[in-house]
Amino acid sequence: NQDPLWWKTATIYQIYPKSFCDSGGKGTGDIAGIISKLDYLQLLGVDAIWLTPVYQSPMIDNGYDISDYFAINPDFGTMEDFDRLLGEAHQRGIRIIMDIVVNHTSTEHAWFQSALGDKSSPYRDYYIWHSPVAGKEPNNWQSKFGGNAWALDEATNQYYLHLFAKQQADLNWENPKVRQAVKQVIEFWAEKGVDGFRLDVINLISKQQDFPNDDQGDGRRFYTDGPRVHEYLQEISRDVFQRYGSVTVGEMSSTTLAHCQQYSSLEGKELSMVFNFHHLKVDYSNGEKWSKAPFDFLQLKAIFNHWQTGLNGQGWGALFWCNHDQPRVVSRLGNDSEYRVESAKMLAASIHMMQGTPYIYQGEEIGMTNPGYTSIAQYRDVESTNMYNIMVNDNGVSNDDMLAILAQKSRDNARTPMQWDNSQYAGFSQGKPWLDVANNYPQINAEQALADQHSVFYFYQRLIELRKTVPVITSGDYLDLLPSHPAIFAFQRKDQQQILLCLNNYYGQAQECVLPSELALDDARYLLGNYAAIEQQAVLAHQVLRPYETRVILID
Ligand code: TEU
Repeated sequence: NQDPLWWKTATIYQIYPKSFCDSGGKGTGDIAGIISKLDYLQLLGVDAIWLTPVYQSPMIDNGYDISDYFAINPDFGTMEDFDRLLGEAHQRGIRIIMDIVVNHTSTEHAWFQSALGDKSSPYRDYYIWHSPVAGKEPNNWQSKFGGNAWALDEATNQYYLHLFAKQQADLNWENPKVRQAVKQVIEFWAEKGVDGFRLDVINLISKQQDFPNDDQGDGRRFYTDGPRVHEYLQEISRDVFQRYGSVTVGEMSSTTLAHCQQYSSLEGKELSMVFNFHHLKVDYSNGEKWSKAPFDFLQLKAIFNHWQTGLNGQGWGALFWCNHDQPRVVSRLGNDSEYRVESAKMLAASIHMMQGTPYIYQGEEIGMTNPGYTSIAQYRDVESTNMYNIMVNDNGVSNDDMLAILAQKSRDNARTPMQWDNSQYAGFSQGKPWLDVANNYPQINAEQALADQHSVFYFYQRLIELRKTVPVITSGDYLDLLPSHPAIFAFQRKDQQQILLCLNNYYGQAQECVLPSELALDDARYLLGNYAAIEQQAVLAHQVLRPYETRVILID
């Protein structure tokens, strides 16, 4: 498929290599392991793989702290392994999208090592240095991983900025040499034949240059969607992405619809599409991630409505529930016990039938769940362990309360080893995995899914097919049919030729659902459902949706 807009009907699969498949017995995943599973991905029918970072890294943040952009981390394999993956994927018609992390580098990067302790280093102003203010950090901005966002270089008595871990120093994008260096990195991988790029927290690269204190929050309003962010993206797009025809998806932290309309404008001057996270904060109690809270269903629908109508005809969104930073959606918004299969399928249909490009995170296609860890010793994620120390050791939250919060919110919920079969360590590795496998792997694994025609896997396979064969999924206008219903999410997609309805019961009690009277249901048929034999039934105006039931209806 050589169509430059191939990604508008595509489905993309995200691989977190450390947890995907270990070809040996070291207990961490690798590139050879990914190659061994390409036939599985081809069967699922995905069009591209988004690979999270495999570059040289001290792995403080599992690869999002890069120390050499031009080398493969030996934990994952060699550059030859990478070239083989690229070739094997392309042979199967699967594209490769690489993760580009250029808001910051590892403090082990040669640039930072040269800059540290030496104001005259040619790389000093690749980073953001400020002198103490009244003997303290330059301002009160907070790192997203807890604590102040500045770390002191004692040798020069200056602080450097780190919006994430202190081992992740923010790059100074005001410096044209930094922008040039970033273009060289992207060009190196594009030249190899990489088909596109996922740009990590790319809307944080332009900081307000007076670095003011934030008396209303953690400082993010002074560096999110910053003053020159569109200028920088247009420069990189013009000089690299457009030259190679790369597909690009920007991870936009705490962004707005207006900025995303520009980031993903169909003119193609910046990026192809964007991730935003507003729908994944509906279980934060008053915006605070580190709280145990039920999700706000009406807010969820309002957010989908805002973005679906706001991007329609203006830009292009990435559709996703899961990634390596987010808990497993079937545990978070569904029911991972008696209705695990039904709710996993319902949640999938309810975003795959929207406008945008869907992303499937490894294991989501077999309904993998959060692991329910019971001890802080089981956690590895730097954000989770930092927050445990701050909340328990500094803020007095009890160990049990914090473990309950981590069990719901920790990024490690998504990073448990992929469950391939019911052998030891779920077929992920012959050695003890770096992170404990979820206890339910004997029941929930790819081998079991492939053997069951009613598994979540084949439901995703069907969703991927529908996106390619039913044009209204790509182009249809979005309308929420029941915006104030407390349990049903029912929306319509409509264009000149077709109407598609997607009816979803988000809860465990049966719900009555009456379709709008003006719909010509004589020409309606069920495309897909998550209860047996729905496709053979006539579509009636008066429906009763069973627990976590989804029904996809086409009228044409
Ligand atoms: O994530 C950025 C990001 O915003 C999330 O880490 C989020 O802020 C956090 O989990 C909310 O509590 C990207 C990568 O996806 C993430 O894995 C990296 O840790 C981060 O950037 C820094 O590179």
